[in-house]
Amino acid sequence: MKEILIATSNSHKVEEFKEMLEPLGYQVRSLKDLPEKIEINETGKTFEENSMIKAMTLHQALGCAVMADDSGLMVDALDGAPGVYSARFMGEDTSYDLKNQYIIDAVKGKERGAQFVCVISYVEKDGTATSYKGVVRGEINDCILGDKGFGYDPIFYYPPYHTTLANVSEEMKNAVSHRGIALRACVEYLKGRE
Ligand code: ITT
Repeated sequence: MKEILIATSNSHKVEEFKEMLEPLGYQVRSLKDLPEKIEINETGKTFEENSMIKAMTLHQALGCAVMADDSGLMVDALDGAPGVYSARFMGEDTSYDLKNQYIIDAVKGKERGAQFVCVISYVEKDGTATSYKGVVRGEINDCILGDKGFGYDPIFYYPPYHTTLANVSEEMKNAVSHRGIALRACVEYLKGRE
């Protein structure tokens, strides 16, 4: 069994990585499976920078191959906010019901376009580092809808599905999501290295 360590403590991300990687024969571990906590300072200004900071911090601490995800929602009418600050937007402890309602109110009467962005960085055991980007375009829904997924999924209306990404199965979300796109590109690279 091939093992992949993901530099995330977000259990929803871990679930999505598992759903996509386990069928390919990978066993997924995350920060939560490590015996001690490793501090990661997300000081970057871009998804690329933060994703590489997460992967490199873990690689340097443990010496093994590491994959990391940095992602977020960019709302056109908010000049791309919350972007890399998506998790910290309105405070880490603020509920997503409040964050999502704030964004719905903020785009009222404005252009509703938005996108989810994900950059996955992979650092191999020998330190070789590569990154993969995935973007999915959609719109901010006019109400909170759906109870699947996480974070901003309940307000992310995906036109081809005629509903939000919180209202479809994990499989349907992964098939079109920013994370799914970036991860499939990374897996192609991994296959070439086997
Ligand atoms: P790690 O740093 O431990 O990976 P995190 O949640 O803090 O966990 P990020 O810094 O990459 O990760 O922030 C990502 C945030 O962007 C996430 O907490 C959500 O608010 C939002 N987000 C990213 N992908 C999403 C998705 O698929 N669906 C809904 N919201 C998403």
